[in-house]
Amino acid sequence: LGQRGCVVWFTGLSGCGKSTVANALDVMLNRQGRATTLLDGDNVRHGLCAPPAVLASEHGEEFSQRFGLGFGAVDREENIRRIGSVAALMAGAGLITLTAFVSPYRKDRDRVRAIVNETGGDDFIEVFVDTPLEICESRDPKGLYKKARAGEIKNFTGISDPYESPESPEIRLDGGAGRSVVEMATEVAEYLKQHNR
Ligand code: GGZ
Repeated sequence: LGQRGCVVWFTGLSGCGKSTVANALDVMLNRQGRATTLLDGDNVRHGLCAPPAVLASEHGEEFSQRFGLGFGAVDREENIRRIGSVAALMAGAGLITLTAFVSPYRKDRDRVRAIVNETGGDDFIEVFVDTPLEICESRDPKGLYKKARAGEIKNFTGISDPYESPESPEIRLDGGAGRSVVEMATEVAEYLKQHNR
């Protein structure tokens, strides 16, 4: 078998570039023949952590209220808990597991770190995609910042909800420095190589 699995946990504001860099890294690692998997909002927030409205028609009102997840602090905590435990299982199966979630709360990320690292070495690699809010907001690919500013979306990270920056991430990518996606993905790939991942 190849190298042991690990979790590469991208965190940062909406629009910071975490999903884009994670996707580029995924392709890069696959080209090197590495087995990877990628979890991000686009797949997880429709299935494992679907919102109440999606669950309601098939599972009923009580079920959707209990298990559907939105963006309040407790919902985000449960979102990250579910993703973290799935990521730990996938890493345990030998995959380089890339995740890209806002994951704004330090304690939630640190809990995942503890669970992932429980089984051995330093398997949790936190990648902080540190892009200034003004840049994220100017990109606004889905128009969410605009809606948040208008009060149409509540609890929006960076606008009306907190983001707690990692204090000592394994990797910090400066998303406001004009670096290309490939450059940033390469930096993470180099880190993995240097740490025998
Ligand atoms: C933050 C939100 C919100 C609120 C919807 N706050 O740019 P996107 O669209 O694709 O990424 C954001 C995504 C955040 O979901 P996560 O599962 O990563 O969040 S967390 O880790 O905090 O649980 C954004 C969109 O969903 N989105 N409402 N209120 N982002």
